[in-house]
Amino acid sequence: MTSLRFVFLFLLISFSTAAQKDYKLWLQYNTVADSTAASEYKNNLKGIAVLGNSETIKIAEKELKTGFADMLGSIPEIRKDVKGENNLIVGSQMNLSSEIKTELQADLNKINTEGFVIKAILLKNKKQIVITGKNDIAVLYGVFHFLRILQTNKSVKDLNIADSPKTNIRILNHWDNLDRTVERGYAGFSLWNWQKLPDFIDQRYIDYARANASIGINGTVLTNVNANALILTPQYLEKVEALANVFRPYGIKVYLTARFSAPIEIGNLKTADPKDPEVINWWKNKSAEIYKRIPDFGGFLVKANSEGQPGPQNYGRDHVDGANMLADAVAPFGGVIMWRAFVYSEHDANDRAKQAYAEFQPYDGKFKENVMVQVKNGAIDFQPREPFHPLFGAMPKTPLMMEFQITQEYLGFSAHLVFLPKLFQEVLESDTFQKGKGSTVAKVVDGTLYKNKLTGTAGVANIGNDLNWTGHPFAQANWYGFGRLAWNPYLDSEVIAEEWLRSTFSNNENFIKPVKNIMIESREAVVNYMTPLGLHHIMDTGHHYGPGPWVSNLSRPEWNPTYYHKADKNGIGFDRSKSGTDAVWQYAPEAAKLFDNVETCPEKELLWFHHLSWDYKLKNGQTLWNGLALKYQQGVDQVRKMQDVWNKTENYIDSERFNEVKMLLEIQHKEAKWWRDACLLYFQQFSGKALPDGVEKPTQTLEYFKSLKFPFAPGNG
Ligand code: BDP
Repeated sequence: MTSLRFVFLFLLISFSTAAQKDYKLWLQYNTVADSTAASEYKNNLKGIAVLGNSETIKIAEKELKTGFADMLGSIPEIRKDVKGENNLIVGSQMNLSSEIKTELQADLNKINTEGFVIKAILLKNKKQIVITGKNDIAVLYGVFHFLRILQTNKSVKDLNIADSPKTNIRILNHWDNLDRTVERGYAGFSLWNWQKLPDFIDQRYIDYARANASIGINGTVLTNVNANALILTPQYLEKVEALANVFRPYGIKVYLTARFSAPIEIGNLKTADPKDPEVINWWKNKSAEIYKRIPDFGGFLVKANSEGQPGPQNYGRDHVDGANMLADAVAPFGGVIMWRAFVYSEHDANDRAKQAYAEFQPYDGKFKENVMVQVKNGAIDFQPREPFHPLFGAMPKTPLMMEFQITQEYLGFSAHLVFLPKLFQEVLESDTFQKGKGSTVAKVVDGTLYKNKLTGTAGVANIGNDLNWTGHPFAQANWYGFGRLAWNPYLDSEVIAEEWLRSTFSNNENFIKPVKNIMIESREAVVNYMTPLGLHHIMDTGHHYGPGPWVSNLSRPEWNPTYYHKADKNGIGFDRSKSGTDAVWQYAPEAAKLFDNVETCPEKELLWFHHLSWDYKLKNGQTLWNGLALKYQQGVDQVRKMQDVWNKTENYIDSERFNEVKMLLEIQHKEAKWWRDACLLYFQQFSGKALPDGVEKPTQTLEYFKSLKFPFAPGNG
């Protein structure tokens, strides 16, 4: 009996430590006591001088204490001022002594309001390290950066860092509904417990804010773009206020989605026409009411006249009328409107990929100063691979905000290991050629191409109330990587992967090197086993789980996979060249030429832009049919390799996370084969050709794959 109790206790303890590990994200603060950096600190750091008293500074102090205690095993003396030498001096420039400020002036001139300086200096011949910025939030960013240096085993000799975020708004978009379901959420239910708010403050809200602050995220849209007007009623605003109060000291502003028809639904008006004086007034008053509660409220995100959402077009007005009306309502309080460009219409027979550009580009220069147009990374919808959206670079007078999807709606939900920063980087590095060579998407997003004042990057969150936040331990890396790239769109995804691995798992090189390779290769793997060579939108209906290239019976043509792949006996692919829908025309001439010509079109985007015969010769000499089949096989092989690598990591990390990832990779492998077999069997009906050597034979029939139904797949409303 005693031994049984012992076993139970042991299980309980090991369960809770495992749970904590998953829960702690990239802030594990594993001990680094034997690293060189650690011994340098231990021997030299005598005290931490914490300057200032704000909530934010207290958070910074607590973080340093936790970091030092966990990583080095002891906490230097915390002081309120600088005593002797070897202090870590932490405080905003307002709280620095004039000597230190003079010493750091050149560095302080380099940073913006959210940037920080971390520098080792000699002050009256005494060594000190300073972490500072223009305000306390910037100091907090500096503290997290400093701890990351320790965590990732980097040298701390002669610290000399001045770093600033390159965009103003670095924001998560939660597609969370008020009933706590999450549209396209694969990590449980919404974090926001509306029923218990405002009185009950879940520790998770605080931990969420801390995690975001650690990667520089400074905004959160709490509610789904498919919006519910109730969030704007006093009953809910009180709850929103409570969350805003939790997030504020972490530098995170709260935003809400605005349902365009709210004046009717909760305001008892007859119309939501943006030119109607009563409607204009209603939004003005509503904004004032929100700002009274939340003085630093960020503003509204709006999905209008898109996929059935109401909008200005219901009243014969346009997107500019709608956005500007809301912009006027929040302008007196410093708020912004993030107006989404994700539009396509069932009444428009045009190629769906062309519709957003066609509608929004002519509006350039017409939006008010505090409006940003939020554009998805590609013209269709967060596919495993899409060419960059043609709107980037095409609206010089309008701040365009990037919208990435962190949740893996089309990339295996939370069961597949796919490192998204690789995808994000590919988009950001794409050359729009809009102002000549080198006009990358990153330069549009950070405002440097056209000198836009407002800049931002949004990510559709992959966070839920799962113990590990994101469903898959490696999906945490996508949240992390999003934050890092929102801060600096020029960061290399390999650097991000390595940082994340070291902070999340281990600094052991034998672990880092192979696992980093898995992460880097994982994006190409998913493209290969789902949608190689430019294929897109061939997933199953509604839930978007698994393959469905055969689907052709949906009411709106552009919802059907057959609309996108256009496979027939002559070939496969969507002709968007001049001879087709001429979508290439929406790009700058240099990019258009590149995509239009089948010879120069990157093969990874071939079938996005061209319809080609099954016998078309690829660059490697294979026919298109063989090449396609081999790509599908390659995707499966890549996952198999990921499994092999992972299976050798057992000794370097905790068994719980090891096992979780092992099981998830098994699912991924199974589903990669499912995608390969279902797609190849389907396309084979048209190509009429045998599978080339090296491609494994399907073990099921096409009929079997077509018969699979998933009525309860998650995230589908
Ligand atoms: C699609 C999703 C849908 C979203 C929509 C959007 O399937 O759930 O509402 O995008 O971004 O990807 O508005």
